[in-house]
Amino acid sequence: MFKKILIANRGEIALRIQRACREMGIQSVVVYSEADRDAKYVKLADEAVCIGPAPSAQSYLHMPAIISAAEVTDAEAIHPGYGFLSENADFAERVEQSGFVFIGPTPESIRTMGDKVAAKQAMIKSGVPCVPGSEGALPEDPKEIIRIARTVGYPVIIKAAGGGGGRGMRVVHTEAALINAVQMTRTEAGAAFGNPQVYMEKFLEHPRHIEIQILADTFKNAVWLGERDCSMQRRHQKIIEEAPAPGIPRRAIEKVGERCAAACKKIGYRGAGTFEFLYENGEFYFIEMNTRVQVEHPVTEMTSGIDIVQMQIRVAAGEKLPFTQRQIELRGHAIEVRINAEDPVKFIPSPGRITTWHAPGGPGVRVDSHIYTNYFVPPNYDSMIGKIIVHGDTRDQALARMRTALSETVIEGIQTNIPLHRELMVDAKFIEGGTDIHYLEGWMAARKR
Ligand code: MV4
Repeated sequence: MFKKILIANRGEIALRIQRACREMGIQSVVVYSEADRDAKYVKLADEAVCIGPAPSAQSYLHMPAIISAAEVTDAEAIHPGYGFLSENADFAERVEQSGFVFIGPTPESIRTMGDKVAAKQAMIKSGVPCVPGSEGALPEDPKEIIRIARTVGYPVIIKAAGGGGGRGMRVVHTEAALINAVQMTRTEAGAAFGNPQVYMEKFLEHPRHIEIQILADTFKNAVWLGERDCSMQRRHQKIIEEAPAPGIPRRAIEKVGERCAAACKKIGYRGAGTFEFLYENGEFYFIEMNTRVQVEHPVTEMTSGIDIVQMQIRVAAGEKLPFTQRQIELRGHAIEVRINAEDPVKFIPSPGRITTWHAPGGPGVRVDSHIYTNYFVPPNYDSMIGKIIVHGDTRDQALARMRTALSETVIEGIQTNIPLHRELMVDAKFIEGGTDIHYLEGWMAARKR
């Protein structure tokens, strides 16, 4: 096992990774920008290295500074967390070429999954169900594109191969609008991602966003740890995640889960990963794979009892997964809410000093956050300042625990989305379960304020 790991991230996930290290007897080095000098995880770390000024491009995205920090502290491995450099294949490659272990998949896996056309082709080959659409990237010939769209059937969606996470997509409802939409998406994709390739899919109008968590080692073992329902989102920002997904038959989940684990074996995937699916009319359709630990991983940790971050570290150190699929038991129901420093109605970021912080507690309540009373939320980064995760025997118990937890939570000095979460936890449709990816935006439009 590693003696020392460098954490190339900030905020709650830097603290989360540090906790995994401490539990495993591994020393942790954190890197921080000038804006994060006073952060809790910086004070708690065994070592800390300032890597530059507040802007991410000069700190958390600055590869030479991070690799130098690993060199001067004699770290053996680098955990990238989520966001920043976590899905940058060039970074993973440079980490390895500098003699460190990248805690994540191979650069090749990251590169394949970063190219959404290549990712989808790998999944089709591995037997994972995908959204009907073009076979690979769209050709140049407009007649061919029109023919493909007729076969797929309108509405269609044009997506950039280099996009993902909602960037570089355009919905097309009619043949009259098709060629212009393809051309515009190509131009934007070329400018934004350096790759003008686009592909076409049938546009699903009312899907849910369901994802499957997997873990794989370097001995061709791969398991799936159940699903997460991440449909409660706004502008591609998830705000609530839960497991299991309400109302989806277990055998349907098991079938897709087995396919994901089999695909991992087939492509030689290693580490933690997430298969994202759209779920509509009882069917799963793969859209993308994330090759990092995700914000919402605690939901799965609560239902599976498995520490996903520790497993990432163990697999990266060359250990075998310590369990088989049959030994994985999913229990109860977990819900996570993301706490954002933002106006709960207008969603404008609300950085500043936290004057009061009372964390919730009690049975089945977990808080993953780096904040403290008198902490200054810097304006330079994502507005998420923490997560409250609850677990219960049933969804009703988890909902009751989340309502209780939110009623105890106090954050003063800045605005947060806690009032929004309090409202959603008593919303009839959310309580019923199974709302689609458009529900939250409709709910907000209807809420007159
Ligand atoms: C889609 C779709 C409907 N049909 N693909 C958005 C993020 C990216 N991961 C894929 N996305 C979508 N792809 C087809 N064929 C609708 C979305 C989508 C979405 C997906 C998941 C979560 C939130 C979303 C919000 C808007 C659109």
